[in-house]
Amino acid sequence: MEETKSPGFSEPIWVTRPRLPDLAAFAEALRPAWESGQVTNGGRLKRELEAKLAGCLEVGHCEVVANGTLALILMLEAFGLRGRKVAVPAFTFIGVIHALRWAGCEPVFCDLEAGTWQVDPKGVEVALEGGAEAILGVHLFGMSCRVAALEGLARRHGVPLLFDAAHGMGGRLNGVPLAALGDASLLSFHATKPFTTLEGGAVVTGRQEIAERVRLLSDFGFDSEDHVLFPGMNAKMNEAEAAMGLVTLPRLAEEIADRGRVAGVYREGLAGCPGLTLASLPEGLESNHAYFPIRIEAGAFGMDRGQLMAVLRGHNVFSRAYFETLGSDLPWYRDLASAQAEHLPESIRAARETLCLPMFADLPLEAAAKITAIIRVA
Ligand code: T4K
Repeated sequence: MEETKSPGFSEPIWVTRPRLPDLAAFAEALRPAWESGQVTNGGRLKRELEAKLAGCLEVGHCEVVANGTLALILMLEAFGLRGRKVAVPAFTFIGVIHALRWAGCEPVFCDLEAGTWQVDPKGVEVALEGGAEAILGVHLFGMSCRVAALEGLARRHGVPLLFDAAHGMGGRLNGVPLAALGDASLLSFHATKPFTTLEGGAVVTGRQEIAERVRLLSDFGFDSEDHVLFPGMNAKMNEAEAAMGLVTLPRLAEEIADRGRVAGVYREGLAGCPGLTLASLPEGLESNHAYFPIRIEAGAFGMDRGQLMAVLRGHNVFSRAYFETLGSDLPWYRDLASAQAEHLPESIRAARETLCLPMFADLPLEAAAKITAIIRVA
């Protein structure tokens, strides 16, 4: 329980590490942009990446932008949701809630289903009955929301169904790429994600008018050199990021397979550990293993999440308490009716109990096994 400086690992094991491509391959991919001098503002590599992504995501349109946060803001704006209420899980990355605010939307916080990390469709229904005009489901940690239930709600209430698939690149539900579900989804290509452009993101949609609006909004709203159609911003992806995407995209399947092997070692090593709950993957999900979350029930486990983090740290293992900060607790949101603790018991529990173990493609399987052994004797 106390922080030991044991021989654990000689080098730190971080919660994640990008598998970067060979530097020469990256430089080679960037060369056409370098030689042409067109290094941003809708360059050739960006367009090539968009076409490749739309193909592999099996969806009509993929607009790549500077990061996932801006993708979310532009997606909300493109759906005309400024000034509207949007149903969103309380348990998610705080950047999601801030993005709603930047887009001029009011979050309506929804709780999780008991014992899971999935937003509870019943809570979403209450939010819609209370005036929410869109659903933003979040496919957390490489898992998936209850998509069919949310589709039914969106249909019945006549509201757009949007997904935050920031963690979901490469994942599939019943054979369909996660990012292709709903009316539109956002992706994050941050360095901590299985597919990375260093920084980057995208809005993915089958609806051409939405894609077109996102593209214009990401470039100040210009639809020609001297004409502005929307009050846009600068959210453009540059050619260096696009080149990185073109090099890393063909490696995604291998990345996911290697992560899957790490997840397998964790699952085997931690199965049946009292007080420790592993994720039960939704039926039909092929996860991309973006994260490896566990839950620690202090009573049954013998120590709480923070104490386990300290034990791991003592062995040079840096797990993370994603997402211990709930938006519903922060000053900008906590006075909202939906932010009150009595509506969010499962989210509060998840924020207290969730721990993400190191998860990346290059994590040696022996290291993953050793981490499970440390946890078992903690
Ligand atoms: N929606 C959801 C559900 C999200 O989780 C996120 C972002 C978004 C939307 C928005 O997408 P973006 O706008 O970010 O594209 C990370 C990421 O910055 C963020 O992308 C992510 N989700 C969030 C959950 O976490 P930290 O605070 O974990 O980053 P940091 O710097 O502490 O890195 C963690 C570990 O990764 C380090 O210990 C070392 C390693 N690392 C990190 C970076 C950045 C590397 O090895 N190399 C690197 O370059 O934020």
